Amino acid sequence: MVDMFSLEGKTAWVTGAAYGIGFAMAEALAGAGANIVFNCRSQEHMDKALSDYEAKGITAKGYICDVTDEAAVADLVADVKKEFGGIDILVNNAGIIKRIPMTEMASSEFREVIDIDLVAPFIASKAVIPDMIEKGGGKIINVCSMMSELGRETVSAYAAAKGGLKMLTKNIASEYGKYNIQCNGIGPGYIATPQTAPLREKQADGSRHPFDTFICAKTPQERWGTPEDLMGPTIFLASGASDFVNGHVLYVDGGILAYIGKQP
Ligand code: NAP
Ligand code: GCO
Repeated sequence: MVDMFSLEGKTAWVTGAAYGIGFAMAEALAGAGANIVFNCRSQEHMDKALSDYEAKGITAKGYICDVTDEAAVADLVADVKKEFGGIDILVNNAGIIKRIPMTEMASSEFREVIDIDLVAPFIASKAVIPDMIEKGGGKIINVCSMMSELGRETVSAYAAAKGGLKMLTKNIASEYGKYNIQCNGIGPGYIATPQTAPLREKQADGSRHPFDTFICAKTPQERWGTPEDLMGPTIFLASGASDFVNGHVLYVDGGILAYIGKQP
């Protein structure tokens, strides 16, 4: 039964996996036997990531590639096909957030978030699906969010992108399921990474950030998630164990979406 979770002989591309959630997802996939390919925009992040992967005994292949650059994505996919025989597992993880009240947000800022968080998963998925069809199947995992289901102040672009990403997930599943391609989402709750660091910063008087207190009150497990909490669900969605799971978003949120929240 354990073999159904094995990724031996598979090649996984995790976008934006220099650190944070993507790094943990790549580490999990490597631990299950996959070859790891990742990309990011910054050479500094790349250099540190390669060293961090090596420290964990993972030989990861890194590319400096902006996921919104369709030509660069095509070059990456072609190079991986030459070196590894193609991509079996795509994790659309790269993403940004801008926390700005909508009426103060420039449309260029809104578009930047949509481009990276929604258009790029379209670009990367479109680039890998033909080879997956040729290989007889594949796995696409889109990193969604609580904001695929809920809104909150200042994250209009991000929520629009992540809501759209949930529906893109369902549509890829619908359109390409007949080729044995499973496309699912993973929906992290509030995870302690650089992206959420501003929401957890200690106040000037040393007290907890109000948002930190708020999220722990909204989470039945009364804590922030860690990137490591996503490792098992990632292996599940990337492996044969989920071959009949398609168009689903697996929330890894400690129960936030199930819970009305602790009485103040
Ligand atoms: P993070 O710490 O900010 O890391 C983002 C990663 O994406 C970095 O490696 C970054 O490297 C890369 N990246 C950003 N834009 C890119 C682009 N245009 N092209 C290529 N790489 C790019 O974020 P995180 O917290 O790990 O989040 C990862 C994903 O999970 C995102 O999609 C986020 O929306 C989602 N998520 C996060 C949480 C959370 O609570 N943290 C919860 C739910 C969902 P470079 O800057 O070097 O490119
Ligand atoms: C925010 C946070 C969230 C998390 C995550 C929740 O400002 O509300 O950054 O958006 O990143 O997406 O699932």
